Parts: sequence; structure tokens; C-alpha cells
Amino acid sequence: MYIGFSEAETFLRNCKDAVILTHRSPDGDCIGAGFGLKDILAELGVRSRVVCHDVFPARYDFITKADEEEDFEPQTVIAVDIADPQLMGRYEEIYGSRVQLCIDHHESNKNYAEMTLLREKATAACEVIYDLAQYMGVRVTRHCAMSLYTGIATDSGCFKYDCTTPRAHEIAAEMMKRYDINFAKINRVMFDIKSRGKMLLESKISGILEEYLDGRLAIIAVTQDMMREMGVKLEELEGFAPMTIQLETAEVGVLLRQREDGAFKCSFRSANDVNVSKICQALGGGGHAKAAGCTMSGDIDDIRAKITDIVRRALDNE
Ligand SMILES: [Mn+2]
Repeated sequence: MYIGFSEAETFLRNCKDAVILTHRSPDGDCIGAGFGLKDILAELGVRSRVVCHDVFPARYDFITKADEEEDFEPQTVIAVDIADPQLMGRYEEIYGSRVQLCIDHHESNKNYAEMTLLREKATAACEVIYDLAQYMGVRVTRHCAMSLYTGIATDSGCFKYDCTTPRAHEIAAEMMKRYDINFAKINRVMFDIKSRGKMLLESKISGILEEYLDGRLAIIAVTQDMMREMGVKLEELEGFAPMTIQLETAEVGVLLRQREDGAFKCSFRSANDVNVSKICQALGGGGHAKAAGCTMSGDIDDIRAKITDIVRRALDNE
């Protein structure tokens, strides 16, 4: 059932001992939304714990390492920024079918929760959570503001993707004025700095970018062997997907990252009009019109062929 702010407020004010689920391969938005919501629940006197299938990357330590974990048996299950229970990883089995409240902004949301607060136009789940906090009149702490800002900044590509709403800028401005957040440092950590391995990989990656369909499709495929060779972990390749559509002819770009189990995590980006959310939904995934993802298993050449075929058809239908 889709709900609005007032039902979400009633639910949050009356819940207790909540587990907050974030998606696997966690990004700034699900991490910021999870910990931002945890702060808001704390203001309401509700204990909560943020969980994820994967370890939170170290660059988010300023968000994730803020307080001591409390031990309790969850009575409430909340999901943030999770369009599909599959994205919960090992938590799907435990909580996937009993999520009470989902707060999300993906048009591909599967409506799997009892109640879903979905704002498809929002830049980030963090934008929805900030607006909800304002609606509820709950105090937003500086840590909460930094968490939510991080989600909005990362999902908007530092306010430059066209999913960026006027509201995202307004919230960023409010956070600068009211909470004195260190936005320059956050953005440097999120967008500018990289490990030496990643810098080396970046130069290597420019060399392995493959062009298909007369350059209208660009694919970068990084296997486990390559990651080992370069000394980088899969999560350090977060943020490489936009590189695929830096190629001036590219309409669609795909970053393929091989997981340890052999399957490929596929991150699609659209430069212009191709809706990659639709493509990814056809491949069992989902996301946004210009940034979406799915998982594909099998032989890398077959995956390339399948992607080329589906992108060709999407371009033909334009
Ligand atoms: Mn998001």
C-alpha cells in the first residue's frame, strides 16, 4: 500500500526497536538514509539498528561509526532506498517478506512492503527522509544532516544529474545554513579522492572501454582477476559507471563488475533519452531512467551480446 507523510509519521511515532535495511553494494543514499532515519528515530525515543549485506565502505565512517550498537530483537522492519527485496542480500530471507515501511524513490519499486512511502521524483531517499522529518517537526541533528546531505549529493552526482530537483538544492542550502555541515569535505571524500589502486585502474579502464553499435554503447568489464591484479575491491569500483558515458558518442554505458561468486553486477547509465531502468527491469533489475542496474550470470561474451542486443532495440525504438 502506498502511503503519504501523515501515515509514515504515525507509524514512526508508534514503532519500537527497529531494524533499518539498506541494499547490498551500499551507496551514499542508502547509507545516509539508513543512519539519517536512525537519528530521527532516536529523537522519537525509538532504538534502531542499520543493517546491510555488505560492509559499509570506509569512506562512510563519519556516518556509520557515530555510536555504539545496541542489542535488541527487532520489533519493526523498515527498508530505505530498496526497490526490490532481492537487493537485501542475505537479509532478504530474514526480513524480505515482512517489511512494514519502505521509504524509497525508485520508479521500479516492487511495492513489497506493507506500507511504501514512494516519491519517484525525489533525487534521493535522503530527500524523502529530510522532507518527512520537516513534516514531522523532528529535530535534525548535525550528524543526521550530514548523512542525508551525503545521500542527496551522491545520488545526484554532486547535483549535476538531471534527477537533481530544485528541492535537493534547497535542502543542501538549508543544511549549510542551519547545520553548518562540512559539505566541501564530504564532496571531496565522495567524489574526488581515490585509492592508488583506483587511480591505476582508472587509466587501465580507459584502455579497456569497448565500443559497440558505432560507439553508441560503451562497456567496461572488470573481472575478479583484474581486481586482484590491481589490488582493488569491488566496492572501490563504485563510481566508475558514469565514466562509460563520458565517451562522446555513447548513448548507453554499462559497467560490468564481477562478484566473487562469478556473477556480474551491471550498472547502466544513459546519456540522453534511452530509459535504462526499463532495460534493467527486462533483465531482472531496476533503477532510474538514467541510472539503473541488474545482475547477470553466465559467460561474459554472452552477457555482452545480450546487452548489445537489448540496447540496439532500445535505440531503434527511440
Ligand atoms: Mn537512492
